[in-house]
Amino acid sequence: MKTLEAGKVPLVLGGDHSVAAGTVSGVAEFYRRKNQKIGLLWIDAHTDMNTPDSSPSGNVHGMPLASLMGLPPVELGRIYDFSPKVRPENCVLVGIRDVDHFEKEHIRQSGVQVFTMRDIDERGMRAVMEEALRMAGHGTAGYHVSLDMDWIDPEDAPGVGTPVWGGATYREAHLAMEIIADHGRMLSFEIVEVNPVIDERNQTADLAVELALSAFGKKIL
Ligand SMILES: [Mn+2]
Repeated sequence: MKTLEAGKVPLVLGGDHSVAAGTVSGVAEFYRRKNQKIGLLWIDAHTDMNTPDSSPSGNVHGMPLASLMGLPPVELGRIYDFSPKVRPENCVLVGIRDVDHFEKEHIRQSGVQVFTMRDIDERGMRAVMEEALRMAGHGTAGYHVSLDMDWIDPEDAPGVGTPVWGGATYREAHLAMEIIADHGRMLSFEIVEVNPVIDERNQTADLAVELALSAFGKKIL
């Protein structure tokens, strides 16, 4: 909140993706006080829309987006007294490739926008990102970007808790961040799920730093 009040773009490093229940709530509250909405770009292999009842594992890092959209766990959703934190038409998921059975129903009910890995395969990263940013930015002050490192293929990012094959490549990931920087409407940024214990030669953490630099505007030339 202090960073936003200073007119700067917060960078949050995780850790468990459940941190997003706090970061997104805080950013949404800051703009709500100015009578503005925010968008949310959720870049992840998973949809993180489980509830305590639907989750096969019970892991809270699979639930933050559910709480932000007004579903249980209500304890997370109660951070600031409004819900949902982001309008579903401005909540855009990118890179999805692993969804639990009951999560599919939550996605349909909530009305969030989803681009799966198939969309990226068929249409290319550029087309998908342009459309995703347009949706997240429509009628909002801008958007929070929540980047789960398991979005990237385990070949390039092995140090995550729940790796899934078939993710974004090293270059696709940079391109997506570069497009976000070009648009200039990112309000806040977080990178999560880097796990140094299972990382290989710090590869995933190093890539996370590179991607943050690209998202904040570092260019090749
Ligand atoms: Mn996640």
